[in-house]
Amino acid sequence: MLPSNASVHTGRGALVVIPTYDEVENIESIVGRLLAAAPEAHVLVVDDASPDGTGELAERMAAADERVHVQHRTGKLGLGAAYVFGFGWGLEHGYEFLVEMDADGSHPPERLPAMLARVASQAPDAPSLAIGSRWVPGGSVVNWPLSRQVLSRGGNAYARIVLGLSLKDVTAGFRAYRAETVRAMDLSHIDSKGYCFQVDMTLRVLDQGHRVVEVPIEFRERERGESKMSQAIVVEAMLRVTQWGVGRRLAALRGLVGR
Ligand SMILES: Nc1nc2c(ncn2[C@@H]2O[C@H](COP(=O)(O)OP(=O)(O)OP(=O)(O)O)[C@@H](O)[C@H]2O)c(=O)[nH]1
Ligand SMILES: [Mg+2]
Repeated sequence: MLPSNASVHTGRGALVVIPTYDEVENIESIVGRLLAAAPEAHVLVVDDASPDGTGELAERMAAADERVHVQHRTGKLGLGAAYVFGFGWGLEHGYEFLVEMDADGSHPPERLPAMLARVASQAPDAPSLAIGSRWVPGGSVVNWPLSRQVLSRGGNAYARIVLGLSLKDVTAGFRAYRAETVRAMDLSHIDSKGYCFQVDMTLRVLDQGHRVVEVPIEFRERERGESKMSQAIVVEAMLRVTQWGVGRRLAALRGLVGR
């Protein structure tokens, strides 16, 4: 069903999906920065009935700027589900590129043009996914406690080993996808909630035989509002990555034996 405040987008371009839960202090400034950095982009705020009024503020922003759209869900259903919903909306409206970005200011929208340039390239080996990466040369983190750095680097190292990947920041949440690559995925069964949603999406791109590149970004700890990161999200990521790693190795072995 089409939302009342959105006209069908027939042109080509990028839709930046921003999932929000209690981001009333951040949403205006991040959308303003984004549209200044990438004036051609459209934004879809996917709000999970934030008690702090984020959804209502996003509605006012949408009324003032036709590039901004909002969708409301009935409750806090998780980051992964919000993105799956937002991707579905973006595909339905014909966008050519789908972008993931947090509302809290951790992801610099000023880097989006560089990320989009990679996935929009016409080169035969152009990637289908560009990840805004903290852990490649030129990337960095600002104001992150050592504990978070260790967790992110450790989680990435674990995922690299278990899944046999060479990417440095597979859990990163600032990403630009070619829409056709997302369209080719069956996202109806994705139930990953936190970081493992990002790992899951990366594997789905690689499994289609497409390239993934990392574009360095400076990641900043949020300055306002509360983190929704939890121990449960870390545990979920560890368990899922282990499960996927074992599954993929078994499948590879079966392939060898079956030959
Ligand atoms: N719609 C929706 N958005 C969510 C949900 N959980 C988190 N978000 C949003 O997802 C983005 C990332 O959440 P954060 O709390 O910043 O989590 P994080 O970046 O992994 O953790 P920190 O580094 O501690 O900030 C933010 O824009 C949140 O508002 C959810 O259940 N539903
Ligand atoms: Mg954050």
